[in-house]
Amino acid sequence: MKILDTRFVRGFVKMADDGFQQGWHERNGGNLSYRLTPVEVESIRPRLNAPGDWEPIGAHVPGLAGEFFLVTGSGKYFRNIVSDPEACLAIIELDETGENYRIRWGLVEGGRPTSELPAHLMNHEVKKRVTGGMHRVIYHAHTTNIIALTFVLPLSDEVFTRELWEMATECPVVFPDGVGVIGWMVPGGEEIAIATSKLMEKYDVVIWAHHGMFCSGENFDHTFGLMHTVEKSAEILCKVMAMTPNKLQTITADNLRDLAKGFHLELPERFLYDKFK
Ligand code: 2HA
Ligand code: ZN
Repeated sequence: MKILDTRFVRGFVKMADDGFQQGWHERNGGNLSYRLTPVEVESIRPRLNAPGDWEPIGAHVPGLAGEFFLVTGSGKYFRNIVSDPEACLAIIELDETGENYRIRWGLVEGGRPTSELPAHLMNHEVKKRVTGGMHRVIYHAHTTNIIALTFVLPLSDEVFTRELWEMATECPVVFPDGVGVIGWMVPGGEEIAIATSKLMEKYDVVIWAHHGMFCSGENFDHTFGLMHTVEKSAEILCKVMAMTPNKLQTITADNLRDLAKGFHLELPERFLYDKFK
């Protein structure tokens, strides 16, 4: 099957363009990766390029040995993915140690996989383990309203989770485990990848202060929908904070407990702290 016609490439390209249309991908901002299924790898194997040289990933991910990923290219613009996917994207293969990758398709005008490859692959390794292989998509975007909130809210998992849950009733249903937050760090390296993947052990959303967000999910719809929901909640909070420092009414901690009962969710009590103590 032609690689560009596969369902997973089409879904990937659509998701990337949806993110661009949202305004989350100025210039070369953001990156996306997808872990192929064994059936998908076999369906495209005859059309892969002859293997090139192994290159270091910049991280150690033995849990992903031998896996194939579709990834955005470093310095490529999300804006251009829909019109020229072969120049903007790559399929990479990992070696048996999980320390090196090689390009097997794409980047036809040259280039390398995303600068955030260590964070993407370390997140994939954690999520593959904790979800029993279910999660396949890792998405990083420069979501305006979440970034704005990282300048005015304390950078704690508890505060961000509670404030975001409180701004729209469906939020606790969409991300019942909450969100993780890390303070400002240099992007692109192993250190920020380690910090992010540690939080991915318990959350599907990790916020990078003054930078953006990482989301993980089973498929393109779930992962995009998660990013979209969190960012929309942040947008509502930004609007409310711009209008007034005091809400006249809100979704209370007890409302959230009732929601948990009604929707058969487990909302950890550490996010339902008493705000007025
Ligand atoms: O420019 O988003 O974090 C790509 C990025 C780096
Ligand atoms: Zn970024």
